Amino acid sequence: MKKPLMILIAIIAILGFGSAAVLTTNKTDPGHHDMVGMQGHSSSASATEVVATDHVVIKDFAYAPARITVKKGTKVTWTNQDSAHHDITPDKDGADFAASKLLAQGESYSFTFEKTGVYAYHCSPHPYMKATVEVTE
Ligand SMILES: [Cu+2]
Repeated sequence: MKKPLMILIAIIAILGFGSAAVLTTNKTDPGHHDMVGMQGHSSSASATEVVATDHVVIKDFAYAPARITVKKGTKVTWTNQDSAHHDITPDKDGADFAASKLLAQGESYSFTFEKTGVYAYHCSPHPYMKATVEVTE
């Protein structure tokens, strides 16, 4: 008899606190609150998703998937499906990850990753096109 009553009181307390918090948030700055919520949603949907694949498609001025993970020694291939020319330019160029030439529509570029690490790259004509390759043991 005592325990269920305690739980009921706890639930009422949580519900009461929750609705009070929502009311406060809405009163203070509903616009800002909505924006924060949207940003959080979009980043968890696609931007942070790491896909295990060795093939990246370049389409609509974006690398897809933007974040991939492969095992050490894997050959990763990029294929440009856009009519615009794109390339794969490592943020830090070097032997661990070499840049491609500009790829025309239908052209591919492959690179074999021999060292573990997170390799960030972008497209040199369109620096806002960004992606990463994660190489694991
Ligand atoms: Cu590009």
